[in-house]
Amino acid sequence: MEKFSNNFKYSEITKPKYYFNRRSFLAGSAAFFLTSGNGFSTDIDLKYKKDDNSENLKLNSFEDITTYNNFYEFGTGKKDPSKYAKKLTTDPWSIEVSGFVKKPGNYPLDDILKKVNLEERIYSLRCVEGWSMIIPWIGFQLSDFLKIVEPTSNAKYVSFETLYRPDEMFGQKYNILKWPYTEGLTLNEAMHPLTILSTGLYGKTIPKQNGAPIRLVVPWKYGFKSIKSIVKIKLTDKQPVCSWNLQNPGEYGFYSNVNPEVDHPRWSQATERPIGQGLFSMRKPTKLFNGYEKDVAYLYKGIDLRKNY
Ligand SMILES: Nc1nc2c(c(=O)[nH]1)N[C@H]1C(S)=C(S)[C@@H](COP(=O)(O)O)O[C@H]1N2
Ligand SMILES: [Mo]
Repeated sequence: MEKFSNNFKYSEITKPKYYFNRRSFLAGSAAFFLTSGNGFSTDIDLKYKKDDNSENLKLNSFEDITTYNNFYEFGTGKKDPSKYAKKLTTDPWSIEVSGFVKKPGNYPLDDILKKVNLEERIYSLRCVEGWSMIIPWIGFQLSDFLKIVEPTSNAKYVSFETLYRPDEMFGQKYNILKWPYTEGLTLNEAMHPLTILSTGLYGKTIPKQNGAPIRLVVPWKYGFKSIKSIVKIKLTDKQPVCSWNLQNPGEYGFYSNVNPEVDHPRWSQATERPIGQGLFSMRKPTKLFNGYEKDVAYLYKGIDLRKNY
């Protein structure tokens, strides 16, 4: 077993045979591992095959990933979530599932974790603001959970909602966004094998500032689609209301796929600033679908991504 290798090539986080994990965590031990409040480190078997000479990038440090965050429920500064999210109560936790499903109801997180396979996924997270990080998530495919709740044939979209608890999330007392934070995907996007619900990172229980105890990660979309601290999932036949889209539809679309050719009205999306890649690191070109084009482009056949940004 190898410890995390900290150096690997960008191409390696974009190829299925590398981003799918080499080792799944057993469901039983995983439930223990993720519900133990403090979280503990575990060695994860990562053998990155180096097969080309493209860009060298580092996995972002635990420090970078947990102290440079967007989680407006805890303030708008990048350091605010790491300072203020400690207050959040994450245990017990359950997800209420409703809408077009055969098995609606309240799903305690501990029960969900007994039924899914946790694995590691190393993804690049590209924020719409123009920065990016490479994060070793622990999680399971959203599709695995959707199979448990059984969407009916009417289901076309999936909507997600973050916890609303202003006493613990002081940001919800300010009208920056319409709370609770909501997001949505098409059912096909939600069922895609790259789409995960994450409950950990760096082999530990996910820190509160990163969306404990469970958050979405959709690596080919801008970071704001990856909604944190989810308490509700609803299967719908209409496009769900999404917080940022609602706030400013001219700047944030429903799809929000990473796209270097569609600029934000106030800045270019052609390049991005990798966080924590050293003193002399420069902006690098942003890739269509954040580098996952081969895997996801088929989802958007016939859709004009300039109009449907
Ligand atoms: N509930 C909620 N989810 C959220 C946000 C938020 O403010 N509230 N910010 C989003 C944005 S803009 C980004 S870039 C990512 C950041 O995830 P990270 O802090 O784990 O890197 O979370 C997304 N999920
Ligand atoms: Mo973001």
